[in-house]
Amino acid sequence: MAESLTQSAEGAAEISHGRRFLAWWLGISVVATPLVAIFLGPAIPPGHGSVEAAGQVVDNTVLVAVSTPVCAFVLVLLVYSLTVFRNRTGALEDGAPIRGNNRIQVLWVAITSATVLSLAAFGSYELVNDGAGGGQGPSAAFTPAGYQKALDVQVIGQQWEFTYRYPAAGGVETSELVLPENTLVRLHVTSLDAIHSFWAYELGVKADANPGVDNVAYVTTKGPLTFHVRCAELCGLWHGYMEDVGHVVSPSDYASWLDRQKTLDAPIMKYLPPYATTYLPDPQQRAG
Ligand SMILES: [Cu+2]
Repeated sequence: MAESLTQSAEGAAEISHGRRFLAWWLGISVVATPLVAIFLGPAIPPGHGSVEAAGQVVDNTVLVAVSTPVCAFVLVLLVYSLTVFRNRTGALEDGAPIRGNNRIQVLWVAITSATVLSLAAFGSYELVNDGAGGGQGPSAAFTPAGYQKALDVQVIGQQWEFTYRYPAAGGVETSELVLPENTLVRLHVTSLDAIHSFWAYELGVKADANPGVDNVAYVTTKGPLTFHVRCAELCGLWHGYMEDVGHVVSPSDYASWLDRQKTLDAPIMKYLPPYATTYLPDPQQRAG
């Protein structure tokens, strides 16, 4: 009789712990999740420099918002356990072993599976919908709408700088990436020596630059922007210095910049190999 009374008292205490924990967790999640979605998510890089970059900010916001209750669960459980279940006697003893709880196990598996599967579905949808390529070689599985009319620009990684070729402007090669605003651009990323990685941070583009490979990535520019380009693959001694600055400019500024580049390049054009989607120049005529 006395034993059954003790057991029911323990059961009631467990339920009360469960309810108190749930109340804390729900309360913190309800307050923190909107705050994270409104203030933290939109502040996560790469910002809104291009349509694709803005899409990444949306994805990051969804991810941090969904992970906020998960994070709150772990932290509330930790703090609750440390404060409520702390061993105050100082005796070297452990709590009663837990032998399983069907309801919690089923809930645990169901909720975590639903969360992970919905995020996988969301990520896949975004990947297909965005169609930015970048890592799938010359013909990406998914392409953005209107990709046929995209402006082609080649990105050539080399130790230790990037140069750029504009096939629509006679294959002129420049040391600076300049793009017109509000334009869908198809970047053909390649390398003429080691493996590099082209990373235009504010544009939200990152694509491997491999010798002999035409790695296509799409980016849709927005308004005028100065963006940073870095190599993101250890490519030799001066990899750390392989960076430069690019610009998104108005169509008229773009046209006049391209004209200036053509004039500057005119004396050396005869030494450049004809434009091709990969760039493996003869060693005697090595460009760049
Ligand atoms: Cu590098």
